[in-house]
Amino acid sequence: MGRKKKSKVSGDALRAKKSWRKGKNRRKWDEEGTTAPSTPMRQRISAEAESKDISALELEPGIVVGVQGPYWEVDLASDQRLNCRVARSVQSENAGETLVCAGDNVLVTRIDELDDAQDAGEGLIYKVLERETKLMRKAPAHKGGAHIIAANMDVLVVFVAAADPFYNKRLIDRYLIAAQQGELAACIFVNKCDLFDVEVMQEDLYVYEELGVPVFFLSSTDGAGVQEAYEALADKTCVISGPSGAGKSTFINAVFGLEVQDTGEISTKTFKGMHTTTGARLLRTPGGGYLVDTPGIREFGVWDLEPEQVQWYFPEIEAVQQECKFHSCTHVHEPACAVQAAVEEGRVHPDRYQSYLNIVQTLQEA
Ligand SMILES: Nc1nc2c(ncn2[C@@H]2O[C@H](COP(=O)(O)OP(=O)(O)OP(=O)(O)O)[C@@H](O)[C@H]2O)c(=O)[nH]1
Ligand SMILES: [Mg+2]
Ligand SMILES: [Zn+2]
Repeated sequence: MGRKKKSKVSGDALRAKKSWRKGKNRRKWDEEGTTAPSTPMRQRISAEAESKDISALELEPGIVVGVQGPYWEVDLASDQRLNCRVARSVQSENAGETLVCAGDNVLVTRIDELDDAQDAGEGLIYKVLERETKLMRKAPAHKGGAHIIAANMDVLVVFVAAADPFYNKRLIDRYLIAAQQGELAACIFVNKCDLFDVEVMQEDLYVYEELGVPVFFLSSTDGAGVQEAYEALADKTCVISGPSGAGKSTFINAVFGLEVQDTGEISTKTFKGMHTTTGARLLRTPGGGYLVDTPGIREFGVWDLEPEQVQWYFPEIEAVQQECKFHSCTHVHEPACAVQAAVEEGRVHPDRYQSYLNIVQTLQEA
């Protein structure tokens, strides 16, 4: 699927855009016997925000491409950029979720007109449209709730490293659950292949190929495999997520042939990254898609899942669980469990089963 989503906004948005073009809102003022306000646009907008009446505003559809200080950066369909704050009366079609995130389709109003001296004008976000897909994780313990890393993407690239930091299959499996929950296709990029034996890793990660999740081996610093991995993403919109220091930003720079994203050293004490990237950012690819660089994650907790639902997200477990003797089998300790038998016979990979057990246990303890 191409990056159609930029203009693929709800009918609501298109109507808003149309009425803006026709100057319908201005006519309305005239009909009501008032003239279009001569006060600065900023004052008019804040007055209307107070009245919570967004129907009278000139709304334009845009896509959130990143965050810069207090502003969300929004690209408009006209290819202009607005630095936006969120209006007090903002409406969201995503109840209970992060209000705004990278990749969101939003409706905005301009506050300042662009002038030649500025790269971007200023605006306000009035509406966040329904997310078609999302990469969502459990927010870190102190924050609570769900954290949406990016919205409206086609593909999740689970981005890990051959070393510094060494990949963790438990983490990969939690990402693959999130991809299914958020309706994203998934693939795995193993970076820093200059640091470890690729054949060993190919064997270690073969189970994902069998499950239909493509695995790419690359080195962003020496360029090996980078082009191939990038071409697999073609014109898609892809969110790249993984541990800090795995080389996500270095990969993006290698793809663009430019220093578009800052990169950071690995800690000499922990061999982990230093959390160099601090906000998700959409970068337009020549193929018409987007690559989304995101901050490295420390942990990736699954969100919105009951222990008995975990099996649904392990297709190879789901495929055999009907043969368990007990209908409510948790596949942990029950006798005559078809899943445990499949693990013993090699039909379910023991690493995947281990991930299943870990996740069920974590959810039971929560
Ligand atoms: N040996 C080797 N080092 C790499 C490779 N790719 C990246 N690095 C190094 O790994 C370090 C971290 O790279 P970043 O691109 O900043 O990692 P990141 O995943 O963006 O990290 P965060 O932004 O903190 O999430 C840098 O010192 C890179 O030079 C690679 O393929 N091989
Ligand atoms: Mg980074
Ligand atoms: Zn069972």
